[in-house]
Amino acid sequence: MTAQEINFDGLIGPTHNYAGLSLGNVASSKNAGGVARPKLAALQGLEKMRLMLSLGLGQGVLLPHLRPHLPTLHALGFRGSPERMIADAHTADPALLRVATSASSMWTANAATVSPSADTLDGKVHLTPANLATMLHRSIEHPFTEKMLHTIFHDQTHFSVHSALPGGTHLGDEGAANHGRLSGDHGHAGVEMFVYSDKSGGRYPGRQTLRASQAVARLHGLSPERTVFMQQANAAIEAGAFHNDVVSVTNGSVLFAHSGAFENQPAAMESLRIAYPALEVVEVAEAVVPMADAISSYLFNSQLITLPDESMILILPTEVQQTLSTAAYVADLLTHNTPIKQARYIDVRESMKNGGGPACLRLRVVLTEAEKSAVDQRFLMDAKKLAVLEAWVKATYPDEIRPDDLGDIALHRQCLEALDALTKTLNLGSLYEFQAL
Ligand code: SUG
Repeated sequence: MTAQEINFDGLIGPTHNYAGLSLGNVASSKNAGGVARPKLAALQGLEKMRLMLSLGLGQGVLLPHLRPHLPTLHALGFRGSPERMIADAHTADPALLRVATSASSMWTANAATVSPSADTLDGKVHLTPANLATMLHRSIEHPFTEKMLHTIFHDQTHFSVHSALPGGTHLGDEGAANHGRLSGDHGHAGVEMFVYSDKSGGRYPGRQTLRASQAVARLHGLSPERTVFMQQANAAIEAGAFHNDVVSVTNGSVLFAHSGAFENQPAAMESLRIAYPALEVVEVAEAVVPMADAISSYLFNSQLITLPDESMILILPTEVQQTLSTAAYVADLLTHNTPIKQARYIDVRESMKNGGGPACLRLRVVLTEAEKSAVDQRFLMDAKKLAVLEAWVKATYPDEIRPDDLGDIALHRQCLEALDALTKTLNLGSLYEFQAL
């Protein structure tokens, strides 16, 4: 069965800001309090989608969530009009308001885990929204993500959309950022790789529990012989690799990874090779690219893509080009005999400053032709729709946001108007809660 990869990117929302909310995410902490540029951020995201289309790939979008998230403020005891709730939260607990205002849903690699139909027992595409329990600002994403996935993948003959896992941090799940897949061709049954952490103590938390990964594999009906659980290296998390996709990425038969990505890496590679004998590991040694450079440049948070001619291309953030060790590594890699034949650099700097590279901004969904036709087409992009979205961003987004702006009621109104205009632009009806009032 032939199938293609469609990347669903998160449209970067109008409240994009640097609030320093993610412990263990070095870029988020480093840039806390800085001036963010939501309009520029969203335009950079659209440009990436345009590049993917130009390379012959399918492209979809997931919508920004409404922020500040009034249901969270309400659940925490704030009452009255939206204006009152926001003003009171800003006075009582500004940090809480920052949590409720994050545009973090842009990083759709954390929206869900997706298993293509070739891998699952019932032959459907399975999707489980991630509970994102470890970070408070992200733990409020899954209800709207689930609603959106139900809308996009509504056809139950092809798709099975689960609920996020229960159990809070006991079953912390961060979605596709800790999940990879190896397969000769997207349409063939693959081996799914779940990467978990059992880290306790230290400076930074692990976010993905083994039990959560096991539960997702069970829910998706994956064959145990073609499912591998691998442990994230504690040292990588301590160095700032809060998700495994900061230090490794898979595509086709290739695993591109730093040599310090996994706990006991030689044994981990062996278990992967037993499950998937055709595995091609492109491993980068510490002496060639130090872990600190891998994390600051996001070398491995690139999108590794199979082009229509079957060769592979790396879509890398410009930070890789600006880091000596990684720029030299990529130039050298292209002279070697690996399936990776090309590299392209893109500017997603606004997202990078919050720890989100090209791969964080997309959720990979492998679909057959029939499945692709069953997807809600309003969420699939072409050049024309991207141009319309570009005009929408330019017309409705704030140019700059400082942390102090987050209590500003005018910003809230601007966001409501922007999202309302978005649903009209894409003809989506009343998808947001505030539109049902
Ligand atoms: O969860 N940053 C996100 C970045 C997610 C990156 N995703 C992947 N690696 N797939 C996070 O840490 C920062 C928000 C702030 O500090 O304002 C933030 O949530």
